[in-house]
Amino acid sequence: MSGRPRPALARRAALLLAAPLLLVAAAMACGGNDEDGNTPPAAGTPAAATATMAGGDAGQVTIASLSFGAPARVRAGARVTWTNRDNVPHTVTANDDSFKSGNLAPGATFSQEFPRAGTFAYRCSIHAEMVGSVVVE
Ligand SMILES: [Cu+2]
Repeated sequence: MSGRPRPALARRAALLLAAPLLLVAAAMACGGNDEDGNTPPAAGTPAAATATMAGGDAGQVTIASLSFGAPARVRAGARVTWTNRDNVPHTVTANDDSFKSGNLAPGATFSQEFPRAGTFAYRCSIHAEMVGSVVVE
């Protein structure tokens, strides 16, 4: 008695199959080059020049809503400039004390050069929860 296919079931099965495929397609579309970030480019490779991702603003950090935001990524020798967009003072203070801005009033900026590669963690000495880092490549 069950030799006839049941269209409703078949349609539901097709949807169940299609949904994961759509998710995979979406993930591939926006996956981008995230995984490349963990692999340091071979030294002296000319192709590494294509890695200029965010244009000229990579060295700009906006302090807002009691946050330094995502880590700043720059090349060795670059200068990073912080701008305090909050209406309370903050500081940019290296965890190892290698640089410190002192109090940054609202609207004030602070710049620091990063001559060598590494990850440099810093904090606001006024607000303990405010932490950030500069990744120099
Ligand atoms: Cu602060």
